[in-house]
Amino acid sequence: MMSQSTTQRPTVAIIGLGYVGLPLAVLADQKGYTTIGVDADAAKVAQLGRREAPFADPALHDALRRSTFTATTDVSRVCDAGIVVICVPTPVHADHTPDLAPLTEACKQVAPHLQKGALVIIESTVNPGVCDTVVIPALESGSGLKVGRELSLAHCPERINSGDTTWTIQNINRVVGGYDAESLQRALAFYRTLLDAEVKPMGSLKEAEAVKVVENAFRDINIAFVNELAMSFTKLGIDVVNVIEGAATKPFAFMPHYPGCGVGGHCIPVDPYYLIDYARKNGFQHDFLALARHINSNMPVYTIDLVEKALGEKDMSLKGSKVAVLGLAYKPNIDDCRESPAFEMIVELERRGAQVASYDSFVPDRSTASTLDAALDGAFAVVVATAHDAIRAMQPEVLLKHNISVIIDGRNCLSAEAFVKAGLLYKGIGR
Ligand code: SAJ
Repeated sequence: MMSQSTTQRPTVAIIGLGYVGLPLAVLADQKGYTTIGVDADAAKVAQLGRREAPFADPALHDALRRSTFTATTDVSRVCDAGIVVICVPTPVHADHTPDLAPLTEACKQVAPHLQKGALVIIESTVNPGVCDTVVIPALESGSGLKVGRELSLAHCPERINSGDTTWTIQNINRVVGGYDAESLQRALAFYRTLLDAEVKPMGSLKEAEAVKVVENAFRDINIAFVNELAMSFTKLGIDVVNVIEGAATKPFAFMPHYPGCGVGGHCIPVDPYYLIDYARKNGFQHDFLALARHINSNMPVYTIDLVEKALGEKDMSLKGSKVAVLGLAYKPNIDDCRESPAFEMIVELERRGAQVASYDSFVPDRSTASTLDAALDGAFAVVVATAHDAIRAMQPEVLLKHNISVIIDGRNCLSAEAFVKAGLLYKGIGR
């Protein structure tokens, strides 16, 4: 396995210091690379200069304090780097078509400053073909350098799992695709100095691009499967979570996923659209992937239907009632709200005339209530949108204290038995 002594190692520039780029900059610095982190957000750069993490990640907080990488808004510093890693967001537009503007802009910004012989690596999640049709033209036209001759290009899709202390940037296996053999070997060598994990070479840029969208579409369709089961089993009077846990006792050929009020995050609800769009442009309709997206994106409204129905069973109307939404982040114990179904549920509640209070201790600046009690005070119903540990630990007495009689557990994270026993009307997603 190729390795470079620390003294031989090139300077690394990381473009985009978010959930992907910042951990990578800290890791490259830890591994002895002179590391320059570039971000357009001056406030974030200043925060990083003070060694403060711009988002909740305990492991990153500590590592950042010990880190010596340079954070800057000055993209011309790329001229010092032999390796340039682009880690900017690749979201979708409102119509779910890929929004490659941030990636295109990042490539255009770095291009004029690229050293001859530099290795450019794209970590942003993209559909197959984006490196060929978007990245290479932007890099070549802006630098006057030719990929495959004066530039190397590789794609190593990010696999950051925010908040996960078991699977970290250092031990998650990665795949790498190269424009040519030299690009691939250089990228493999780079990641093998960083990671304690497998770094698998792929046959092409396109194969590496396809891996990430496939792995996340796989997760989306499996979540859609259990979400559809949840809606079906609710009518059949079967607890779908018990059934999934029963199926999960099979030691092979079954991977449990769980129903919920929706699929949030920067990956799962986004990446399938990249594949759907690319395939459609090349003459193939991914009906199955599109249906899975339709099922999952409808779960927030389905959950509010449950709220309205439950209040109806108590002869209460959703219109004019106060409803407390607990949790805003898209998954437990983090502050990341991207594509979070909580906000879609809030919009739907308000569209139906409810008055909504929201509370998430991880996201105080977007909560309408400053405390849990303030959110619950005067509420007729509660909707759990995120299974934060503190919400998972919530006891019925907390709601009874506020005379709340309806609880919709959007993450099936509470004890249905305890809340029913306490006299509340409990509805989960499929239970
Ligand atoms: N969700 C469900 N049911 C499930 C699993 C997730 O409704 O069974 C929902 C979550 O509540 C959340 C959304 O889906 O709103 C996404 O959850 P996630 O656990 O997939 O979290 P992400 O978006 O951080 O996904 C990342 C992904 N990692 C990368 O893209 C590099 C994904 O590939 C991983 O599978 C996932 O972490 C993971 O396994 O934790």
